[in-house]
Amino acid sequence: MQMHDLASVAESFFAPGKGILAADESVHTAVERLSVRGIATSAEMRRQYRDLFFGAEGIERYLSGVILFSDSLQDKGDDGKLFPDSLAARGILPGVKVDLGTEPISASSTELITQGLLDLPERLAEYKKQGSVFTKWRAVIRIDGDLLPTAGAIHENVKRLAIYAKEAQNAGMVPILEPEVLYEGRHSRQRARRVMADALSTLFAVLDEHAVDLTGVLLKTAMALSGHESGKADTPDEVAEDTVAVLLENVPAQVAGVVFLSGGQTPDQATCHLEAIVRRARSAGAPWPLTFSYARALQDEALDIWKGKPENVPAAREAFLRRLALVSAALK
Ligand code: 5MM
Repeated sequence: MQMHDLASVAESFFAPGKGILAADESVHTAVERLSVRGIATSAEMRRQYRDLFFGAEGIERYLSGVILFSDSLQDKGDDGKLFPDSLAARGILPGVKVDLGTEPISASSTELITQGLLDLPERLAEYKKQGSVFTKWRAVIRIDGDLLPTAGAIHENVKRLAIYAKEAQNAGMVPILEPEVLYEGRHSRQRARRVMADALSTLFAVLDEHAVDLTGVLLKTAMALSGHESGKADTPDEVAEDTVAVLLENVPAQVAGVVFLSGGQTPDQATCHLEAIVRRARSAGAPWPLTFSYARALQDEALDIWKGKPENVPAAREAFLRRLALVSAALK
């Protein structure tokens, strides 16, 4: 795929009122999501969990893309169609998470480094054959007072993001780069903003060194929030002001677009904050389009209703569609 094709795929995620469903929970995380709700965690129940969302009628009104876990590329919905085919048939781009999760950066550290570069070119070729048109890699950046993150952890994580981005573009698939600054912690919103600034400025410097074409790249970012355990509730305007400022200061205008993760915010918080951010970005003349790429904020309400029971599927899908409509309206 030529670079201009990657850029036009990247642009298509930002069709009016549309965004991305992150449904790329690894087996470990999917098991956690189900077991915490008392739902069986077998491969069949995990398939039904995906089908609850992918099989919901009308999602194409709100979704431009879905990020899948690699196993889901080969799974089928109750309609007998492979998930990537069924999504693509409704005009929703199927993509895949290509990182292989995180591990501690050293035996004595709580900082994490993302794995998955070793056999990446081979896996990318396979995912493409299976219908994936874009990819995602998540790096995790933990804040602990002034101690973490270390500059070394940020640098190693963004170096891997840059190598991944180049490989994905070489394979003809749009990379979504997700340097997630965790919401967990007691830090202030100002500290979150400073860490985001460090991570983003380092990321774009390293992407430049690796000659990654920014017109075919999406950034997936957290919002600037006071830590979940800080006891401080930010107003939507405070979140919007700091989030848009840190993005304007550190994200080059050539980047194809910016998408937000929800990071453990409630669905209402993630919706309300997105609305304030979009409004602020517009008034500040931000150069890139914005949208959502939520996992928990889109799925949690439906999962709570579903409980793994077929008779609850219609009500759960209704809740999912209701949340999608709210998040979509936040973009206007
Ligand atoms: C759904 O969670 C994704 C995968 O995480 P694991 O590899 O740990 O299973 C994650 O990449 C997700 O796409 C983003 O973090 C956004 O999810 P939230 O829930 O923060 O919106």
